[in-house]
Formats: sequence, structure tokens, C-alpha cells
Amino acid sequence: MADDTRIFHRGDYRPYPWLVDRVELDFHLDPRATEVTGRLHLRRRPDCPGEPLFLDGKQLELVAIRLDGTKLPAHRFRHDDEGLTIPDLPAQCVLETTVRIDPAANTALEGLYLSNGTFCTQCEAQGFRHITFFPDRPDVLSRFTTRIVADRKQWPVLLANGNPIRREELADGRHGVTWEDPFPKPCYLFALVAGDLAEIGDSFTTASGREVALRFYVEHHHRDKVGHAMQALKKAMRWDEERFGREYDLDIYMVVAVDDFNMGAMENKGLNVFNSKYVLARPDTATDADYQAIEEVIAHEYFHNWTGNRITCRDWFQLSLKEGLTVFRDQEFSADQVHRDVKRIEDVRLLRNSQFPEDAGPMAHPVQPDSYRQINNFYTMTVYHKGAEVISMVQTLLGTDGFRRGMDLYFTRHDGQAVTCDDFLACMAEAGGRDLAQFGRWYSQAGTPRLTANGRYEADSGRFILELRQSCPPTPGQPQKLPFHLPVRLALLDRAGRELPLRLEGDTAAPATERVLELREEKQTFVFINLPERPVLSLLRGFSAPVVLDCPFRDEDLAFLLAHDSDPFCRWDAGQTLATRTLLQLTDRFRSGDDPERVPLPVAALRQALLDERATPALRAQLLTPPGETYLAEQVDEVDPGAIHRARRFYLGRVAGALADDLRRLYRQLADTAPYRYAPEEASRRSLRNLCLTWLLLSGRPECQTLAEEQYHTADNMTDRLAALRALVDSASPAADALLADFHRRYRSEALVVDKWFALQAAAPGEATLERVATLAAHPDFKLKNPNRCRALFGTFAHANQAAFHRPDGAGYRLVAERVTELDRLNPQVAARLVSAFNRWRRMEPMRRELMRQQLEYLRAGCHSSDVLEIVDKALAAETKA
Ligand code: B3K
Ligand code: ZN
Repeated sequence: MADDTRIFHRGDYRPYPWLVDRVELDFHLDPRATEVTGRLHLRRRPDCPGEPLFLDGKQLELVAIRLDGTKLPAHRFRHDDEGLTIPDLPAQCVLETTVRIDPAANTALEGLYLSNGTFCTQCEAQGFRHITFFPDRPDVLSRFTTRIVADRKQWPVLLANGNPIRREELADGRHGVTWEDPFPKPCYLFALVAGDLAEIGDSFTTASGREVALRFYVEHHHRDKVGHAMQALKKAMRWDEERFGREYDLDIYMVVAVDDFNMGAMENKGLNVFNSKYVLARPDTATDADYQAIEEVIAHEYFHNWTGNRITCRDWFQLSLKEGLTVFRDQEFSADQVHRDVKRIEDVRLLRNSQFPEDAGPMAHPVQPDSYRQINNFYTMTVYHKGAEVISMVQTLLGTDGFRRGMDLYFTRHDGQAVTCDDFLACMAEAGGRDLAQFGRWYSQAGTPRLTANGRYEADSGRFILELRQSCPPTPGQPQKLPFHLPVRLALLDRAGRELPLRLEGDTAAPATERVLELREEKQTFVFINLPERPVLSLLRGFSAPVVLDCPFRDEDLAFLLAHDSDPFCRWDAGQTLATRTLLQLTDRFRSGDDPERVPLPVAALRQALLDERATPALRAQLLTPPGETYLAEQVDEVDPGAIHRARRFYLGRVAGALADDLRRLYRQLADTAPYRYAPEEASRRSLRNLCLTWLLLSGRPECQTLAEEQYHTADNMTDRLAALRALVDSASPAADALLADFHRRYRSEALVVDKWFALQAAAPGEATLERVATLAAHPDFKLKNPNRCRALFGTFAHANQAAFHRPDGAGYRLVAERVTELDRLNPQVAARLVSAFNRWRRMEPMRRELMRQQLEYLRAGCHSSDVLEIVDKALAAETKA
């Protein structure tokens, strides 16, 4: 049975009838029996007379309850599974409750729990109700004071939000620290940490000259892995001042790294709690990708201080108000730190691989969802990343200056409030002087729009007639869609790849060479004039809208764009389309048993891209990397993951074989000349060099294995060592097993590297991977309770190894379903993420479709959390009718 079958609807919002001006919390920490006293200073809202007080509270043992200092008799309140109801309260009062909780038994990692002996909290979205009785909703803002008492020896560091105001030495070896947060905040931003942790300090002077203490807290053996995160934090603080005029507001900013964490990190006011994966880095333990991700997540959580904390969400349906906006801000920040063009390509790849399938599947929901059963299931690619694309489109429509004015207005008007996505859009419309009413459909309509373009050149009149059409497929609960307001950035190129002046019929302004067309109708025609030759269309530059582009480009035009387009995104995308066409033809051959050798491969175009000295190495690596298997699966009507996998391997092997001499030469040219250092140019060089190595191994030349073995042994950093090992494992080299064992021996004490070891094996191609994953689950280092480890093994297997997960005998489905059932009892949030691997079951070929359906039925019968059941029920629900 489900533990919660209620459905929450966006339209049901009602303000909370009480104000909680202040709350004083008192924690007496003990792993098995922590006592929490909460003193709430309550005031009835004048417009809500007579309403009882309801406080959320789950799995709390009520020890005492007092009203204005006097014990409240049992008949004056009701305590049930959901919380505490108290009718008949005076208009103003102080309510005090004391509860007992068991942090050591908390495997869901929501509320107060222990990670390697450190107490920590995770309250977003609804964890605070597992700590004390409180209105656990984001629109109730209170000033928090937190006193923490614990054994001094075991937990010398005691942290909470705000500034420390009192330290106490107590009897029996205990000590206490009291923290005060001057900023009113919702309880989801509350945090507490207690542990034996190393403190790494630095400071930052804000633009207005205030000194802010920066503090990182990590387990002692990690103290030499914090430098990069600290620098990232300082960069983010400066960037937000320069780009958005936002300064930090408290005197101290703290970040704690813990090993057990359900997601990436949490932006608690003044006290971020991080998954250690996004803090710890040393050249020998972290890859370039890890370094980049750390910079991004540190910045993301920091940026939340304004977009999320100072201005928060009225209710959880507004989640994208803070998440979409903050992802947009971290993407802009990262683009300024690394190569902007490659960063954009990485973001689009992620969107296409993960958000587009979500938007086309049973969990499709608008950026502002209409309903949910379990809010944790809505921390999705759609809310985060499509939400960020929506913000980016606002910037495109308003221009950078208009957008900045809109942000300024948003900050001035709503500082200290809990608001909605509509409030945000209203600021943008007002400051930008634009009507964004139709644009608002991006928040309310789910599904990925399809943009169709048809261009026709009339030689005698010198006109280029561009017809744009849009449509959007039905999604659950939304059979019909209205047209979107869609910015289409474009250019027209001449035969040398130069951008032509763009003059639309009736234009008076001087023609630009790139412009943004605004599509608002289902179909619109744009006529460009004064064109002496047939232009090549460079469409949707920079991916100006999150749509599927349907454009009947000829292969020659794609090859031309791949070689010449001055917009790096369009260059890359032309290459992706070319590769996709080839890969889909190959997939057909593999499905039907026809000879794949007869399919022509775009070798010449790829060689040109590989050797293009004008492009950065990282961009060249992106131009060469074909779309992944999940993306390809979305392009066909009936998915045979085995055929897609074989097609992609065949393509890589053949292209690599044809380019082998170039790859070998480049591999040598791009070798290191200095010790490892994380810097964008260095990472860029390594990314292309490691692509060369990987492809050389895929080309099947045995002598290349020695190159990889050498690189593995001589590398002075994790990027190169891991790339070499992965290349050997992926090409099923006989050397792989011995090196995997060596890798484990070297890094067995570094949890984050052991995660890489598990993930690498779970991603290995070949049917036998399934048996290996089953064996690894029994490895002494495997811990189902640790989310990182669990994601490394089972998450990688289910989400990133299509061929093995979809093994035709159904063994992959059974393996994952069993783990989901087991995890569901321990950690429903992590279980729900894993079970979503079954979401696209209806698109499979009939045999796999039936096998997946059976496992979903088994899961529906065996799981009990609302998290897993919401996903499973939606997956099994009737198919959306077109
Ligand atoms: N706001 C948190 C996510 C909380 C997820 C709760 N299930 C991290 C972030 O987006 O910054
Ligand atoms: Zn966030």
C-alpha cells in the first residue's frame, strides 16, 4: 500500500492563516534519541479569524507541549501521522513542543540524519517536518535561532544558519553553540551540522567593502581537497556582483561536505550542505569534468542566496522560479569560466538526452507543474533545465540590458517575499516593455515543440522565402497545445560561409547579419530580399529555443554547415544531424540483418572537423562525438536498443579506423608538456587527446592498447588515468581486468574514486556486464545505503548502459526492479530516480515492452513509497492519445 495517495494541485493554494515571526530551536543531539524543542512565536493573520493551527510533523515522538509556558492538556490538540492540529488559540501566542527523533535510523536522508558520524540535515522540500512541528511550506518565513548541544569530543563543530552568538561549556563533556539568522526564511532552508570536521578558512571582500568569512568543513583526511571549491566560491561571489549587482549578505558563508547525500547540494541560508562529490578535488582523484562540475554546483548554490533564499517560492509548484533561474545563472557563470561555445553544446546535449525524453514520456509536466503526489519527484530536468531555457529565451527576447533591468526590478520588488513564476514574468514584461502573456505558455504547456522550417530561393527576384511552422505533441492531461512565442535566431550564409546582410521585406533599419525572428503563430512566412545567390540557412543559432528542429537539409548543406557555420552550436548540430542520419540507417541494417558496410560514413567531413586548427580542441571533440544511444532511441518509432548499440559501435569503429593516422598524430601532438593543472585550455586539450585515444582503441588496432596502458601508468592525474582505463574497458582489452584491480588497490580509501570504479564497470559494453554488476553488488565496498555508490553501480547500469539494461532476456530489468524494491524501504528518493529507467517502456519493440511492463507491475505490487508509486503508476497509465 502507498504511504500517501493524496494529490496536490496548483489551484488549491491558500495562504497560511498564521504568521510565525520567530522560532527558537533547541537540539540535544544523540544518534538514537535527539531531542528537539521548538518555540514558535505565532500571530494569527487578521484576515483568517477562527482557523485552527495546523503544524506538519512526521515520525515525531511528542514529549511535551506547552502554550505560553503552560502544559497543554491532551484534549486541546490532536496529533496524527501528518502533524498537530490545535483549535482555539489566542490571536498571539508562543507554542512550544519537544519531540524525540532517531537520526541513526534515518536512511531516507531527509530531515536530520548521520553521515559517517556527522549529524546533518536536508530539509528541502519537506524534510523539516521530520525534525519538529512546523508549517512546512515555503511561504511561511520566520527568523530562526538555533541552539545545538552535543558531546564536545565526538562533535566539536556545531553549525547552523546565520551567525554564532553564544558558546557554552556544559556538564558531562557537552558543549553548546547558538546561531542566529537575521533573515526571515522558510524552514526548507534550515540547516544544522555537527561533527568532527576540519575547517578550511578564507575570506572575501564584497564590492561595498564588507568582509565575509568563508568556511569549508570536511572530514580531516580531505582537507587538502578543498582549494578548487574555495576558489570557485570566490569567483561566483564576484561574478554575481558584476553581472547582476548581487552582494552576499551575512558575515559568514559555510559549506559542509558529506558522503551521504540524495542529490548534489543544498543552498541552506549561510550553511550549504554538499555531496562531497561537488567539493573535493585533487588532481589525482578528480577529473576535469569533476573540476568543472564543482565550479558549477558551488556557484549554483551560492546564486540561490538571491534567487531562492532572499526571494523564495510561494509553493512548490513554483519550484522553477528558483531552480530554472538559478540553473540559467550557473550556466552563464560557467560559460564565462570555460569555453562558452562548448558549454552551450554540453548543455544542449544534456537537454536532448534527458529532458526531451522526459517531456515525451509519462512523467511529462509543464515547467510549472499542475499537480504532484510527491514533490521530490518534480526536481526534474524539466523544472531545472527546460526552466533555464525559458529564462534564456526571455533574455533573448529582451536583450541583455532589458533582461538585467527585469532582474533588478525582480530583486527590488520581491526581496524578502515568497512569489510565483507569474510575478517573475511580470517584472520582465514591465522592465523590458514587452507583452509576455503568450510567452507564459512555456510555463503551462508540457511537451517539446517541433519547429519545421522550409526555405525557398527565388533567383530572379533575389528573395529567400522562409516558412516556419510549430506544433507540440500531446502530453498526459494536455491533448491540445496553443502556439508558443518562440525566438528563432538565424543567419544566411553565402558559399564561402560568410553571413549575408539580412533584410526582410518592408525593413527600413540597416540590415544585421544575424537576427531573432519571433514565431507566435502556428505558421509564419518571412521574406528576405536582396540576396544575389542561394543562401544556406543557419537556423536556431545558439539553440535559441528548446525545440526539435525539423528541417529538410540536404546532406551537402549539413556538411557545409559543419565545416563553415560561424555559429559553433549550428556547426555542431549539423554534424549531429548528419551522424544521426547515418546511425539510423545503420540501426535499420542491424535490425534487418542487412549489410551495414554499404552505408556511407561522413568520414571526410569528420576529418575536416578533427583537423580544424581554428576550432578549440574541446569543440573539435564535440564535433566528432555522435549522439548517444538514448538520443537515438528517441528518433525511432520502435526501439531496439541492441541494434542501436551495435550501429553506434560499428560507426565509431569504422570512422576511427579511417581516421587512425590522424588520430595517432594528434594524440602525440596534444601530449602534456607540464604537470597537471585544471584550466579550461588544458582541459580542452585533454578532451581531444583522450577522444583520440578512445577512438584508436575502438578502431581495433592492437598496438594502440599499449598507448592506453602507458597512459594509465604514467598519468599524473585522474582525467588521463581514468580515460585510459575507460578506453581499455570499453574496447574489451585483455589488459582491462588487471588494471581495474590496480585502480581499486590504488584508490580504495577514496570513496569518490571507488564510485568511478563501480560506474566504469557498470557502463562497460557487452552482455556480461549484467553478471558483473550483480557480482559487484556483493562487493564489500558496495553500499546500497550510500546514494553515490548506488547511483554509480545501478544508476549507471540502468540509465547509461542501454544495451545491457535492455538485454533481450529481461535480466537487466529484473536486476534493477529487485534493487528498486529493496531501496524503496531505505531511500525512496533514490529508488524513484532509479525506477524512472522504465519510463520509456512503451517505445520498445514488443518483446522488451512486455518484459518491462511485467517488471512495472511487479514494482507496483511490491513498493510502498509515494515516490516510487507515482512514477510507476504514471508509467503504466493509459497512453496519451494524439
Ligand atoms: N535545492 C536543492 C534540491 C533539493 C532537492 C530536494 N529533493 C539543490 C539545488 O537545486 O540547488
Ligand atoms: Zn538549485
